[in-house]
Amino acid sequence: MSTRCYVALGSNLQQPNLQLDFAIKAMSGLDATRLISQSSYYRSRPMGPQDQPDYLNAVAELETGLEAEALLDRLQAIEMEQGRERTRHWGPRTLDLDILLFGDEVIDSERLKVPHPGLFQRNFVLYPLHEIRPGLIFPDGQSLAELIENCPADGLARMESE
Ligand code: A4P
Ligand code: MG
Repeated sequence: MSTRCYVALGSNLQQPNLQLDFAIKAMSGLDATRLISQSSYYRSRPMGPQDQPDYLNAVAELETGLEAEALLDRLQAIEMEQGRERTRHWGPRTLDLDILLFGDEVIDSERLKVPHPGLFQRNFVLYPLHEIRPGLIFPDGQSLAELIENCPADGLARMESE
């Protein structure tokens, strides 16, 4: 059985566009997993501490035969490969990969919360998701289109080419 899932990508260190290119390629190559689509890359102002560079954000849509926790393991391995160090909360990072949605599963374990709790208020997640899947309905019945209407695109710029 395979599951449609969405992963948020973020980077603000060490050539973010190359970090995202690398992550897309690495996710496409995961076992039992296929890349269905990817959004453009978006430049965004940092959420949290302001004394850090702007971010580049994107969303990828995957089809995977992995379980959610196994996918998280693989994504964390990709982050580590890119030299990700966990320093301060909301601080700068070479690569952050968050599972936004995993089918319509609702997961609330120590390691994994799905839908990702930040998803609903972050424009740098909602806009790229809307670009690839405008008709998306969340597990709780909320529609992405409605969330977008109430979420200003302040500080967000879609890049022409990735
Ligand atoms: N975890 C729980 N649920 C999930 C999930 N759905 N997907 C756990 C992935 N991981 C999940 O993450 C900490 C732990 O979250 C993991 O060990 C995993 O078990 P982390 O990436 O190591 O640490 P963090 O940076 O403190 O947290 P997090 O949640 O990744 O940070 P955020 O909230 O994503 O914020 N500004 C802009 N413009 N764009 C950004 O992308 N990102 C951040 C990071 C701050 N400001 C930003 C951006
Ligand atoms: Mg993360």
